[in-house]
Amino acid sequence: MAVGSFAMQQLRAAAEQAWDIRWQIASDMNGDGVVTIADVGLWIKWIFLAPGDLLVLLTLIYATPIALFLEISTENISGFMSAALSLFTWLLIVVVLNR
Ligand SMILES: [Ca+2]
Repeated sequence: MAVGSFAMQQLRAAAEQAWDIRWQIASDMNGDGVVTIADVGLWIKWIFLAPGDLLVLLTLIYATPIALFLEISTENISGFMSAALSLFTWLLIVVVLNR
């Protein structure tokens, strides 16, 4: 159990650090010193992946044992899992708004 507790503490600490990084937004998203069309794509990606990233991060921080069991980690932030969850969430929002 001590190993599980240590792993959970590490996972939660990494998630809390990732939380701060994830919710930063800037006009110059790629940090190259100028605002270009490439930044627009990153703004769209930032917004599109927000629901999935939120769900992943909330699971990591508040349901750490479940995240540990499902092998969810900070690597899932802005990854395939986040994209799938985001797509599902956005589709659900569209369906609900069109009712
Ligand atoms: Ca830029």
